[in-house]
Amino acid sequence: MDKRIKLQQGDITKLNVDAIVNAANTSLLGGGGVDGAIHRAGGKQILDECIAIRNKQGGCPTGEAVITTGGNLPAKYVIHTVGPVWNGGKSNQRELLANCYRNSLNLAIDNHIKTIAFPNISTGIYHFPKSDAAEIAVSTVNDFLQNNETIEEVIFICFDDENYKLYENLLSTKKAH
Ligand code: AR6
Repeated sequence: MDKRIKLQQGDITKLNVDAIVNAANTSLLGGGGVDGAIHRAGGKQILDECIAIRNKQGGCPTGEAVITTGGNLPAKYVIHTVGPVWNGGKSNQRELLANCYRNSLNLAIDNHIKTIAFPNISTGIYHFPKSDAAEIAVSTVNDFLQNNETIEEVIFICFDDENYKLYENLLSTKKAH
């Protein structure tokens, strides 16, 4: 396991990192869950930039990512990615979830971001099974970091106990290298 991967429990809107990732929807207009929390804490500037992106490219497809300012958040940027809605694993949902992590990290690199925090994308309102989602998140990020030297820290921030325990297991059982 790459040593740059860290685990925390809590509220992503409080983190003082270069970028936090938002589990958004294709409209980019906000919603419930972590998306609602980020827009509430970050303020109008984030929504204004989301609307500008939406006007330009018509929202954000599932698995893709876009970037805005962090507004009033401690984080400098918010990377908005759209996780898949779980419907039994059909239509490439696992690959789409992996794409969220990869595309967010690529956007981070393009924007010279060195520290980034991910929520547990798709595991709330979108009902992706938490255990599967955690494995995909950890293995995708770990694989990505093997070919990257510019990212300094990737935090998985878990809100609920179940996710926290799943990540704790995955991160402690894999060997460090
Ligand atoms: N900090 C960190 N994680 C959080 C926070 C927080 N403040 N609040 C919730 N979580 P969800 P999704 C966790 O439902 O499943 C929105 O309406 C939560 O415990 O936020 O990808 C969007 O607009 C869960 O583990 O996102 C979309 O329509 C994780 O964040 C839809 O929900 C993701 O849960 C996206 O659904």
